[in-house]
Amino acid sequence: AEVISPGVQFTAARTGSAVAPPEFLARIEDSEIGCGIACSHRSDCFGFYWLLGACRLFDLHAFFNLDAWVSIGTCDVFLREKLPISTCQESSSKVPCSRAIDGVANQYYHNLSCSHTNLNLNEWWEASLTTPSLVSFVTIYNRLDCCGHRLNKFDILVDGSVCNQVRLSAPFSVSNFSCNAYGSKIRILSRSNPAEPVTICEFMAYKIQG
Ligand SMILES: [Ca+2]
Repeated sequence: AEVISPGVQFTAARTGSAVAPPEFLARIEDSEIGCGIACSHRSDCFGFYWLLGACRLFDLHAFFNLDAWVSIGTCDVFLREKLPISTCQESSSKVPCSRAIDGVANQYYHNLSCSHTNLNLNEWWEASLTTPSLVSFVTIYNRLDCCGHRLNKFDILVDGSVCNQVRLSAPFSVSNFSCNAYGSKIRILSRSNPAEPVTICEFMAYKIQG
């Protein structure tokens, strides 16, 4: 059960559901497709449902407590489709690269859920997808306890080709970065000079169907 809309891929988690998760945002959209696009533009949107012209976006917590789902009318509940990541690598390891894909988005390094390379020019972190795919954009959770500026300058590469050159003037906390390249290896390559380590607290990749 999959619904493809222009620019977005979502999976129908519940079809014809009598209950739906509480939303964090409701907005007017004239179609399910428009609702999906609205969700895809927000890193905090985990899924959506659309009913009688109202598009309702919900976050990850919607699935932590199914008892909190509300009766709103029969609707289809869609979830954003994440690309499965099988393994990771990094240019050097102060701590394991896998902390960036452990499913925990905690952004405090000392909580042991952020990756960390050593300190050299051009350090990198890389995810391997289980199967090659169009990588439309990636979501990065940056370190928050300090040092967010270390990810101000980096390139995103898919199978060795640069798909985005990120050059920020201020650190981000959580952000989506577009890519639009096909492949299976997604690399975050530091372009900081002087050198900075690469630390990623959580990494996700998403496919968008054309
Ligand atoms: Ca993590």
